[in-house]
Order: sequence, then C-alpha cells, then structure tokens
Amino acid sequence: AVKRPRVLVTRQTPGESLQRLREVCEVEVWPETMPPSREELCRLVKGRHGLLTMLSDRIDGEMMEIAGDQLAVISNYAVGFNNIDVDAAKTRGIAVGNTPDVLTDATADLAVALLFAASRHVLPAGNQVREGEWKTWEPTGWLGVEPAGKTLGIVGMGRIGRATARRLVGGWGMNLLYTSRSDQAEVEKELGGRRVELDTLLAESDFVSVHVALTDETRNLIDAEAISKMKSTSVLVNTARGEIVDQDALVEALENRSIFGAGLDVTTPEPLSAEHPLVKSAHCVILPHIGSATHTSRNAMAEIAVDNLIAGLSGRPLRCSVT
Ligand code: 8YV
Repeated sequence: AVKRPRVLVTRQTPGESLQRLREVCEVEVWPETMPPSREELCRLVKGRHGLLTMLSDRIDGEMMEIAGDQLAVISNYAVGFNNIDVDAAKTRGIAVGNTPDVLTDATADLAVALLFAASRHVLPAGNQVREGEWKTWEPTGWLGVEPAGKTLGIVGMGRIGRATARRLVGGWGMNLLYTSRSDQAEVEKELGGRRVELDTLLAESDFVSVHVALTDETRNLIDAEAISKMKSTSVLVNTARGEIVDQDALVEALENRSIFGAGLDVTTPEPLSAEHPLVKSAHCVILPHIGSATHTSRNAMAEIAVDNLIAGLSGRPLRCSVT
C-alpha cells in the first residue's frame, strides 16, 4: 500500500465526500468550471496514484503512460465509462470504478420528462408565453401525442432502461418492447413486454427510449436507416450517449416530419452549439446532460467514487468496479 498517495480530482464534486479523501491522500482538485484541456490533464496526471475523473476527461493508454507506473485506480464520476480505455487500464493493472445504481431513478425520471416535453411541445409552448406571444387559446394549436396505452420501445434493458419502463408501463399502461443482449425473464414477469430485434422495436413503437452504453457496437446504432423505420407519430428519447444517435439523420427526420419529435439529454459534441439545427428545431428538446443532476444522485455518486478511490489505493477490490 502507498503512503499518503497523491490524487487528482478533475472537477468540483458536491457534498463532503472529498473530506474523507483528504484524510488519507494528498488531494488536488481542478478549480475551474471548465474542464482541464488534454494538455492540462497530461500535466496534472503525472505522478498521481489515483484519479477521480469525469466524462469530459479522455483517459486513454497514453494518458496512463504519462501518469506513470504508480497509478493504481481511476474512479469515474459516472455510471458510463466510455471516456476510459478499460482494456489499457487492465493491461497496466489499474483498477477502474464507476457509480451505478444511485443515478438510475434520476436518469429514468429525466427520460420520462423528455418524453413528455417532446410529446407536448412543453419548451416552445412555454417560450410563447415568456415571449409575450400568447394571444389566444387555440383549438388546433400545440397538438401533441400521448403515451397512455401506446407502445414503448426500450433500446437496452439495463438498470436505467428498466426503471424507465417501470414508470411508463406502471403509470401510463404502455405496452413494452425491448432490445437486450439476453432475454430478461424477470422484467417480463414484472412488466410484461417482449424482447425483439431493433428493427421491429423501431417499426412498432410509439415512443423509443435509448438506454445502451456507448461501445463500438452501439455507436450510430440509431442511424438514418433505423430512424426511417420509425412511425411518423413517434418520439425518440436519448439519455444515454449522444454518439448512439446519428444527429444528421435526426435533423433530417425532424425537418421532414418523418418522426414527431425528440428529447435529448446527450449530444455530440457536448456542449452543442446554439447554431446547431437540432437546437433550433421546434420538434427537439435538448437538455445539457443533466440525467443524474439531483442532490441525492450526485452526492451518492461522489460517495461511491471516493470509496472506489480509497479501496483502489490500498489494493482492495473497488465498491463498484468495471475491470
Ligand atoms: C454524469 C452520466 O453526470 O453517469 C453517467 O454516465 O452520463 C452522468 O451521470 C456525467 O457522466 C458526469 O461525468
């Protein structure tokens, strides 16, 4: 075990969690609101025993090399870890941790919020009021779509997919279709539903919500061809990773009205420019990646991330490991 190991925390984390870290380590916290650049990160990681990283930090083999042989643990402040080259970490014997479960409800809640926002024009209709353009009650204005009794397609039936399905099947009586690497008997017992191929899910669902991790297999999974299979009345929700959806294809589909709307908490890149056609689209709601942004979730994520770091620094198994 290392004595007073040196740890880098790449952004401010909420709550008291870092206090525990300071008791056992030398902690340096990146003080700015904007994340460190690649160059700054390369300078900062040198000689560290542990890193507490965010989605905005790309930690690849080169970065691990620059950090040095003493690097024992990378603790990602997120459930997703596509920013980390896990294979490179394994090769070097570096433990990698994430923060699952504690953000499942918050993220599923936001998926439902986006589904309703996109279905009922919540943002543009609200803006009409703010901009003083609310002239009269319009019998044919702002007409939306509603989920009750319709079909929900969950792409990726993991923890967050299941929590989203639970809300919409239980609350709105939706029928469930899902894709998954394996049959999920437990889910079907609880919620009904049927595991189908992606093409079938896209063609038959009225609402499609994306919950897969970003990997080489899921990059651009929802491409032009996939979107073309969706109903013209359907709504697409993505709270997973922006790279899973082909944004150019989505822009085109929204412009052609070949789907009804979209609600996105994730984009490529992040942040997305205000000039991007998706941001300008009246049929798309975009949020700045706030799926896990509740006091409860972010505090609990920080606790796990710190537990992971402390365990990794003393060579013990992490509380939540991805290696
Ligand atoms: C985080 C997320 O806010 O957990 C994830 O995978 O995307 C969000 O909860 C983000 O990754 C911050 O690092």
